[in-house]
Amino acid sequence: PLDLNNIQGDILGGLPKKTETYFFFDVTNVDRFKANMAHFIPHVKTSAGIIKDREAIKEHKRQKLPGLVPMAAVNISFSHLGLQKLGINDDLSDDSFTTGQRKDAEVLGDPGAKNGDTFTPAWEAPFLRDIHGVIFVAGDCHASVDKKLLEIKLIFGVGTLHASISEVTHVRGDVRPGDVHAHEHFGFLDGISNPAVDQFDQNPFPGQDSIRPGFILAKENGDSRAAARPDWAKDGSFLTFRYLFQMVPEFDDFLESNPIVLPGLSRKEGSELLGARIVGRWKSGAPIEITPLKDDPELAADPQRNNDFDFGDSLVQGDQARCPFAAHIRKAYPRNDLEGPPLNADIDNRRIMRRGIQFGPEVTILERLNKKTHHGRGLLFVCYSSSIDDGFHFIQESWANAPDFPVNAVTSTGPIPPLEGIVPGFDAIIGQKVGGGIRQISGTNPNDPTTNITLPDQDFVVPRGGEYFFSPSITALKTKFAT
Ligand code: N7H
Repeated sequence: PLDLNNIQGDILGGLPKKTETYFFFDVTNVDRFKANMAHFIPHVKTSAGIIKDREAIKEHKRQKLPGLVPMAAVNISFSHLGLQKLGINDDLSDDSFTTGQRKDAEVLGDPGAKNGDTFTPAWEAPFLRDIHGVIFVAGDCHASVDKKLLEIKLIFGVGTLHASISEVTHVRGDVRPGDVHAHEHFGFLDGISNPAVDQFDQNPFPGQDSIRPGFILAKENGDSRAAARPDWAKDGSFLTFRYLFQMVPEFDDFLESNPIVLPGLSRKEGSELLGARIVGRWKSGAPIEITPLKDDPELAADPQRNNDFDFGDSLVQGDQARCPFAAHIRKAYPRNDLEGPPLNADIDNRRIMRRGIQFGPEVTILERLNKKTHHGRGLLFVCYSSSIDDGFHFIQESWANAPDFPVNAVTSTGPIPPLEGIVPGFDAIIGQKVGGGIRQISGTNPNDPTTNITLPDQDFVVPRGGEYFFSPSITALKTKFAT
């Protein structure tokens, strides 16, 4: 069985959070850092700890007690540069991690500038600097998180003459207020579909695929790179961090200006349908594969049903009447498109455990009127996997950014007539830099799957920073990162 006391809590359970602060740091004094780590490690929330926290939250709700359970949970993760700084030179066998995200940004398709061979992404200044690690604290309110972060800073002497780390930058995420608390800024319910991990998630929901732990945790059953990795990497996981800004008024304007025209639909409903078809779910979370023309909030709220679908034989039939091939959830996790016939491919190594949180204010009245973003907002995107090469990096480059995916995957085994001439287009939510100008997606109109819709030049999601990290096990923290 998995040793849940040895695995950091965000990886398997997810830190419970209404707010979360990511504190990015550089190690400035290695010996002192390792000495401080001995005092820091007891603060790290494990996966076993998360199970207890969740029970406390459940009990609080059951007793109908007011407010939230006070909580502040801490995890830590290191970049490749951080490992090097600490004298840990083992190869973790992941090119993306070793390269670092700043240098990977060109391949990911991030906007930026090229000078000779050097590409510099158009990121915020702190993320263009070297970052050694990130400490993150999640909790019920700002007061709980700030207090905990202060305790942690004191341990490392941040800002004093005895400091062992220095702050590069910090970013704070907050779930959205009121009814939309579980929705991301475009308005869609998020956090519905993550894989179930064997030996951790005992009762997967219908439609929730179970994967072996080694697809998320290094050197566990399923990790194809296990043999190449040092022993201390066991039960650690790679953390991909992306600082993603969302152009919400511009996204809304696009939907409002391009309603899908169908008999019986008002203009507003036509716009909602376009949004649903771009994402693959209605704002409520209901999957369009199950309910293609009308939202179904009851279905959306029912975990027994809201993920219980695949795409049938629609791909090989060239049929986009239910879910377009380029819908975000289909590009990012094509379910049986690849796993079913004719490919029968195993894509468990492409699964990621998503743990994001929103940042920035609600859209203001002025922004709505001007149809223009004036305040930064978006998603602190975080995901875990036992390989960034096979997980986030691959999904972004080879699926989301690739206009012919998933059609190309099927036709590589021979042409299938229904698919001839169909180019799905890229993922309108996260797809980037496509073929120097063709910014189209097909299949947005369920009645006319051959028409393409052209997206504006400005992407709706804009990356402004990020890094790849490794979240070591508690044993590794104690033996390799502390004295
Ligand atoms: Fe996505 N969105 O609001 O449109 N995502 N995502 N994502 N995403 C999902 O199923 C969104 C991003 C995945 O299992 C939902 O839980 C936004 C990146 C994967 O069926 C919604 C941003 C990557 C899934 C969004 C963003 C992914 C998924 C439906 C950026 C990886 C699960 C809710 C600002 C490269 C698919 C749910 C499945 C679901 C949105 C980023 C991947 C609503 C706004 C960078 C694997």
